[in-house]
Amino acid sequence: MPVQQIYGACPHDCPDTCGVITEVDHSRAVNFYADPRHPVTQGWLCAKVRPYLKHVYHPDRLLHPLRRVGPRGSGRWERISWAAAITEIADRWQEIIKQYGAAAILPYSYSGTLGLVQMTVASARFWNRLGASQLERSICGAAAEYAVEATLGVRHSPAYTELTHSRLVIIWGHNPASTAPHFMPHLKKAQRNGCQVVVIDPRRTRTARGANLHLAPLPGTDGALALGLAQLIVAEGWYDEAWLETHTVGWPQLRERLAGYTPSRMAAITGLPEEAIVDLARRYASTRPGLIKIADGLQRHLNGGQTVRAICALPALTGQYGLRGGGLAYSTSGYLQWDREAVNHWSDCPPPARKVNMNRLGAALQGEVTDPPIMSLFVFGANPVASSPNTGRIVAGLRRNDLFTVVHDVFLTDTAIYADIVLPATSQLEQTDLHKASGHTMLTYNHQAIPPLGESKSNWAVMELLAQVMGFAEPWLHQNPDEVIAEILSATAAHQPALQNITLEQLKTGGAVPLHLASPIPFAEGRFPTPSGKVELYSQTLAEAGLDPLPGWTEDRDDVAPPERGLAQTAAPLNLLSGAAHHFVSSSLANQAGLLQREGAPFVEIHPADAAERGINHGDIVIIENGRGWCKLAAVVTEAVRPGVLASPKGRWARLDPFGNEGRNVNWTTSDALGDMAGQSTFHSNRVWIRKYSPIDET
Ligand SMILES: Nc1nc2c(c(=O)[nH]1)N[C@H]1C(S)=C(S)[C@@H](COP(=O)(O)OP(=O)(O)OC[C@H]3O[C@@H](n4cnc5c(=O)[nH]c(N)nc54)[C@H](O)[C@@H]3O)O[C@H]1N2
Ligand SMILES: Nc1nc2c(c(=O)[nH]1)N[C@H]1C(S)=C(S)[C@@H](COP(=O)(O)OP(=O)(O)OC[C@H]3O[C@@H](n4cnc5c(=O)[nH]c(N)nc54)[C@H](O)[C@@H]3O)O[C@H]1N2
Ligand code: SF4
Ligand SMILES: [Mo]
Repeated sequence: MPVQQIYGACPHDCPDTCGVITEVDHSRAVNFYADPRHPVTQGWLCAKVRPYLKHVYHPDRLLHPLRRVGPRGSGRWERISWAAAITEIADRWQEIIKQYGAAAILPYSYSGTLGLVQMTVASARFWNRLGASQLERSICGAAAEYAVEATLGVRHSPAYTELTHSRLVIIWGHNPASTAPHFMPHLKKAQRNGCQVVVIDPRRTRTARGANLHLAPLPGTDGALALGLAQLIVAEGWYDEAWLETHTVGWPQLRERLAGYTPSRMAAITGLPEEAIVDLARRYASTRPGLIKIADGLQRHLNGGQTVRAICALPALTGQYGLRGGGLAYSTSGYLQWDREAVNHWSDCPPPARKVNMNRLGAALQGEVTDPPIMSLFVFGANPVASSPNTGRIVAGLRRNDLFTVVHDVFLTDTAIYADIVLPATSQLEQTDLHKASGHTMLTYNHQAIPPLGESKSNWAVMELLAQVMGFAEPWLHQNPDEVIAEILSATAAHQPALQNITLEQLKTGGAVPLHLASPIPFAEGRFPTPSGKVELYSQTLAEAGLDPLPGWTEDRDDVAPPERGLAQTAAPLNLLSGAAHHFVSSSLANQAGLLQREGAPFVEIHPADAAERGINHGDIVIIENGRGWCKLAAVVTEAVRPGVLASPKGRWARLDPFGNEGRNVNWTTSDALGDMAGQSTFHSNRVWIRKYSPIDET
């Protein structure tokens, strides 16, 4: 057979959702590259995914099920068959269900793949039918999603190509050079044509380096900055009264609230010079169209939801929603929402069980959740020990002797180490799926390119086996992936014009298929699908939820205790930001030798003044620590972070760490407190103490 070209989609948690092509020779993938015709991918893949075949054929791939034989976490396993693994899971669950009910079982899945079948449906149907605990999926952008929907009614966002219409772009707490790479050529092109680029980030990121202006406020103060800009826009008469009167509710109340947000007060809060705030307000009000682009890093703070609300008010004040090249760019997720019933089959299931917030995993396992307690955890497509906050608590929970843990993954991750049973998962090349995107509006079908490696199985294949062994005969638990996709496509097309006339056959012909949008400009008709049909500067929905109905700012704090060790240290704690690593996607791909080499040893950036105060030199091994935990890192002394702020990218595999961290990464210090909206994670509301490591620490 000649070499075949198989079309697919990048499965990672990245807004670009690239189109890819795999060349297959005798069931082996021999070449992997970007779909040259995909309008967003434009023929190139990021540095992370270009070597994807090394990921697929990595020597550490899990190839058959394992059962733990030694003590928990000891790393001693025996190989077992799928039949034995599935029978053992079913037997343990039947016992647990008899004693505690099915809500004692918690599925924990997130961003390993974003596919409709292998993530959305695999995280829903079987678990709903079982009556397992529901997972509150709030680790990533829950507060921003909630805030944007409360304000504008829906998540709509312009295409990257629309940047040609912008004269100013403010990239606010977002680092697309690393996290949405295909946005960057459009930004550079706009900039060459005279568009001004402003980046607001406490760290001089790769994105900030190319900006016309970089402002570095103190973390968690962006809400105050936004309200300060709003106050100036109103005080100086730069606002669009007619637009506000026609298209918003709550403008008079907001105007009253803004009076207190004077530039001098905001300068003191944000740590920015007053002139910088005045200059930015003037630029934004006078350079139209101006686009504000945000993502999710910005809102991983205790006050993150309100921060996003305050930012959402700026395009309203200047009358820029519905203006080509202006407004807000957050996410395109709202253009297509899969039919909930077709995804979940709620009408055929018991009522949803209680919700467990994924950010509280450690606390939940350790008794925060009772009646029933969590007695079994099934992790797939997620690596909470590396990626979820306050890891010490999670590990303590996973060490519980009476907890039955199953982990289904492509690799033996930091989480899998604590499992009773480990199941091998397929990679994207070995499974079928359909992908929508959060950065554009193309649908991309992923054809299975090669047979599963070893005995690995896809998430949906495992759900099928579990349904069988639990005695669930419903046909919607036993469809093949194409049948799942076809059912959801037709149910969704019935009420969503974006999907009309898009068929499975068309999606399978190769390449991406665009959704039908009424207009390339979000809110072009001036209608907002909120309860009032307008931009809700005042939100009754928020008031009813017991939240501040107007945009506001509260201090972002972390009440963590100082570390138990290292009390000799006297210097003040600093705010640690742990955003995206350039070469990994969360902890995914962070076990690839080539990528690890390019990223370098796990590091923390510290400003020279903060370093000098603590006697820390460039290249020193340092300990970051607080009352939650500690981690050793290499110090990078640099002005790329502002004073008071540390930065250490997320995603490190504790197991692969070179510093003798005893299985730790930065998340041993991060907080599992919940943010102001939607149970949001607060990774960046993290106060740590930092000092030079000395071997005396080991004794
Ligand atoms: N290379 C790579 N790409 C990724 C990922 C990855 O791990 N690596 N992760 C993917 C995922 S899961 C997501 S959700 C997206 C996230 O995409 P982004 O939101 O772009 O990424 P983050 O790095 O989480 O956060 C962006 C920036 O927010 C800044 N920040 C933190 N706190 C504040 C603050 O208080 N104020 C301001 N102004 N800035 C602040 C950080 O310094 C960081 O540079 O990226 C996706 N893409
Ligand atoms: N400190 C800090 N931590 C953070 C963040 C931060 O900003 N700072 N950001 C948070 C954010 S935004 C997110 S979204 C989360 C992400 O957290 P997670 O969703 O836990 O993401 P990963 O750590 O990449 O783990 C995904 C796992 O899925 C596996 N996998 C991939 N494909 C499949 C598949 O098809 N089937 C199965 N069964 N497994 C598969 C991968 O091998 C990997 O082990 O991390 C959060 N963690
Ligand atoms: S991680 Fe993002 S940029 Fe890289 S290939 Fe995947 S979708 Fe494209
Ligand atoms: Mo995320």
